[in-house]
Amino acid sequence: MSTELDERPSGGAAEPPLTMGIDPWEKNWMRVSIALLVIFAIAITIAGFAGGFQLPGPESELDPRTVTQSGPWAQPGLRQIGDGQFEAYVLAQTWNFAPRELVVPVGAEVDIYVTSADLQHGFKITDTNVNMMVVPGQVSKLSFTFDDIGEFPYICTEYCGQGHAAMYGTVKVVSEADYAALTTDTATETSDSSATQTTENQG
Ligand SMILES: [Cu+2]
Repeated sequence: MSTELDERPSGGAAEPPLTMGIDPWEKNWMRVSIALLVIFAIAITIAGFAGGFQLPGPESELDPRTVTQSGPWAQPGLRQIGDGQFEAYVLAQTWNFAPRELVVPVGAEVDIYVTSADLQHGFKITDTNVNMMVVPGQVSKLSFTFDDIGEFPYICTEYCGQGHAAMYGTVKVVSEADYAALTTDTATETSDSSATQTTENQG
């Protein structure tokens, strides 16, 4: 009885011998894959130690329904905690960031705490390593030292609805002298704005 198998030309000298060897191309691809792994490991090490990249972690938990009633997010903004050291409390909610502007002196080390009062948002400061998810009920924290004078816009990086594109603000890094001048002005501004609020309440 003849089958297809039988009809095949019987193997012989023409066929290459079967060995356990790896095809040279496959061997090359394996080398490339291993090299990539090594490159990635080096890149992560450099980013982590030399580049100062940090992983934003859930710093603490809170109740998003009451976050604006008490605690630091009742009055979001910047607080000075030491010489050149600051804490920034930023509240993300549909569809804005409070505050819209953070002014720091050049060289300021800022611990940035962000939380959401409603949905999931993102917080990314352009041209910096600061990029974190903002999850309701959790506080995201990253620290950054602003060594360059300039404006660094922050934006929401998680699509959060119609007004998503309107969710932005700016970190303004100013010289020590400008900052000193500004803080004196801000003291006046604060009393001005509270005066405005009182007027609004009366009206
Ligand atoms: Cu958004």
